[in-house]
Amino acid sequence: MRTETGTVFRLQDYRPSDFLIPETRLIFRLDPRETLVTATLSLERRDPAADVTALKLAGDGLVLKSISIDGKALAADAYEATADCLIIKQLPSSSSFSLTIETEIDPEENKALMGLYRSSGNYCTQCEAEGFRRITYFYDRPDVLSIYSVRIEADRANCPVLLSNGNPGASGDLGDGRHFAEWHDPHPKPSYLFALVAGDLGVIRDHFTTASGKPVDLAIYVEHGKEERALYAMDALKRSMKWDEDVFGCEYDLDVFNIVAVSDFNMGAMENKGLNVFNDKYVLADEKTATDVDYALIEAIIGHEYFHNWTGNRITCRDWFQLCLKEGLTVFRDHEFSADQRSRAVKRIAEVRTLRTHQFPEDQGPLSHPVRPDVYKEINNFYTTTIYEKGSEVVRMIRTLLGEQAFRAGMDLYLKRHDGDAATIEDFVKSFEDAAKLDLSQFSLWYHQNGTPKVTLSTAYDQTAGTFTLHLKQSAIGGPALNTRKPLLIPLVFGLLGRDGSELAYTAPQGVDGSVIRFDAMEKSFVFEGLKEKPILSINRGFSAPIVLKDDFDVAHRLFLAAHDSDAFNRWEAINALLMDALKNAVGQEKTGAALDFPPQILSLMGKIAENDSLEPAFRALALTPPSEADLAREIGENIDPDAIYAARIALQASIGKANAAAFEKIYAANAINGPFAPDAEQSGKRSLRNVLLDYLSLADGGPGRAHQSAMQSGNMTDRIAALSVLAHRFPDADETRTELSRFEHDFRSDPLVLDKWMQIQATIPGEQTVARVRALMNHPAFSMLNPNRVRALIGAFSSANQTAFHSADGSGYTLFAEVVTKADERNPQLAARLAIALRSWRSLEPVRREKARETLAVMAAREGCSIDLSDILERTLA
Ligand code: 0A1
Ligand code: ZN
Repeated sequence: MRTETGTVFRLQDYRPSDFLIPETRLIFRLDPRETLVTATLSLERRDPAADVTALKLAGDGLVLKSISIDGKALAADAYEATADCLIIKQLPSSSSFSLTIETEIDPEENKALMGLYRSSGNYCTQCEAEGFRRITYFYDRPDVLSIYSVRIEADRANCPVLLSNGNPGASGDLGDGRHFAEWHDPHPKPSYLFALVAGDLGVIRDHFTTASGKPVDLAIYVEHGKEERALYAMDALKRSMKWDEDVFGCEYDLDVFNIVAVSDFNMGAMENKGLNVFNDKYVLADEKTATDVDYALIEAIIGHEYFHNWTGNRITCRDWFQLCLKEGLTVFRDHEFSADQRSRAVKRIAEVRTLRTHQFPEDQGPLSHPVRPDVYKEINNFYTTTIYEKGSEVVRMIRTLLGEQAFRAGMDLYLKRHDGDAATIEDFVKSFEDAAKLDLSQFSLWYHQNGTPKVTLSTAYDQTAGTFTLHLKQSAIGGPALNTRKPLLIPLVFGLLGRDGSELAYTAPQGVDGSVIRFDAMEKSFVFEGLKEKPILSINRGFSAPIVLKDDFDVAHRLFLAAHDSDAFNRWEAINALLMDALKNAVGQEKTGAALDFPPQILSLMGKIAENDSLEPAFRALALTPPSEADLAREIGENIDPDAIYAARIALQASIGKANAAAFEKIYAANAINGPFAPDAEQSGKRSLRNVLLDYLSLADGGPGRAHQSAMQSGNMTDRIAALSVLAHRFPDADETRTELSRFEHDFRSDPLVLDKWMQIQATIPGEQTVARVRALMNHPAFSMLNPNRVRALIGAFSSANQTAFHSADGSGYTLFAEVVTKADERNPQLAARLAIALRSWRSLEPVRREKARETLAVMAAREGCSIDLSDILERTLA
């Protein structure tokens, strides 16, 4: 683990490396405690004329065993090796030479899960962003591309499976119970894409033939006995490969594609060339153990990692400031893939909900940073929702501005022009400018200017002139001060609707291109002519720009859009806004002690939506789900009292349930699924509708009977978990809840991954008594502080999805949180830093909680031995 503090990395300091490493040969002699790594690097001076006399390579916690150049051991004074770096001071003057380094590492002790480590007895690696330097000394930076040849030697009994990147080569016996396998990856790659896996694993195999007829062997490796649970992931992989050919013309480029599922992993998955390593949570699924949401995530993440083969691997990043080059673009691609596989409208709504719940608070708080940052202390802390999700939104806006065809032409040009490169955001944008013959310089501000843009609109209709004026003003929440902000180019897809819901014809003003308003000034008016009736405006359709929109729409306007907008996203948006307004009003009432009431037309709207068979069930489920407590907190923005928010939301849900019980009951029954389980969009939509209704009906009943019934009858995990959440969250003290929790625990006692769901449900029971419950669960045999999935299921859920308990007024939630974050930090700083972001919005809390939160952060930040990862987050949060 790196321990030096205070180093700040800046984009402006970027310099190419002095040397290139065209080839890298690695030999691994695997041993749990003493693995020997022999690395032979062919080094080439980038500029043979330059007077470069020393070579500095990065390391992290390494023990150097030997070092030689061109086969000759180096004299002791020819180099300096510390755990964190290797400096060779005497170099041959030749333009190229070969450097051989032998290091020893301890995979068993590696609990940070970066570099080479052991998970359930199997060896695996994680090298992004800077894990390769924990394996050997190297130019561990993404712009140094090398062709890797790898030889793995290991005990045959413990490690029958030996995998690395690229295509398989020789393999054989070594005597003494050991064997070897060789791998060669012909595609030059940066060190962060290196991977090795060795262990005793089960496998499922399949094949894919690429568009040009090349056969590819596919394999997914999982723990023995879990092979069947990888079949859906394999299906998703094949669909991903086909989709990337059809939609982006990207064909796979090796003879094999391997995926390995491991149970200890810091993130979701990793796109290592030809050898993707996955958190097992995103591979394993069957009807009895995975929910529909799990299936959808598996499909999305399998797609995401596969799509990286072109956007990330064939074209990688010049430096880590360019992270969104691969991540934003690849998220955009996986979103499109999921939209094509399922319902586009439902997918878009889900994306926007995620963006608002996670990215908006980040961008509006102390951890706000541009999509393309220009400074960081710890790159691991920049795998953020801004880089990923806002980065994807920026790509989506490019498509909106260019249109489908020019966008595809820009992508084709980017892929062709930069294949084999370590590229930058400028390269990416230039490809679209050149393909579409467009100037995107103003648009590029989206990459550089942080904060959530806010657009305030007002409208006026002049009956006699037949003109409709739309006045737009831009500002931002978070990011640079308003007077220093430059106007963004904001693409707003829109429509003007007539009273019958049809799109009205008009003469468009300048700056309007078809259905897109290009809003490019701090303030601007757009005058539409030729309108004989007052139009009803639908704007930011499909959430064409990732902004906060302050409109002047009244309830009637929203109800109209909810019923008639041809844009499904904006129908949902109108419903969501109505619910948000009702909730905000109720929070105000709750704070003054007034009785909570909700407009009857909102309550009946919910009934109408549920009954509207022309809407797909998944859409209805989303429309029937009120904004989350976190969304409401963000919308209110200051002086947050989580108890008032909770009270308002549950009161609204109970009122909706009671007002529509009869209708809901009917719809619940009508959407029952007969026949075998399928994790497809249609069935999962019905299940989600039924389960939203189950919650409403249970609130209307005021008792656990219905949810208990459903839990007992459920044949799949989606329904079982939904029923269990209703029981635990609505009736935590009921006997039925205790019974069902025990039954679940018993059924999955030997499957910690499934038990995570059980932990998560209990960690999110509202109310401060959950603090004690979480403490008790930390002593459960299935819990482990060393496994990130376990910690996230219990502590991550508690701190990020349980507003009332985490923010308990007595501070007990924060105390527990600080204990766990500190403990995690001792072994796994990345995990600790990710948990710590749960307190990033502390400044919006009411004063008592705010002070307790600040103190908690300050104490954690002052702790001696706090990792760079964690202190970077804490310091920025407090700044
Ligand atoms: N590139 C991966 C994400 C990832 C990043 C860092 C990691 O290190 C612990 C692991 C994975 C992706 O976008 O899927
Ligand atoms: Zn990615």
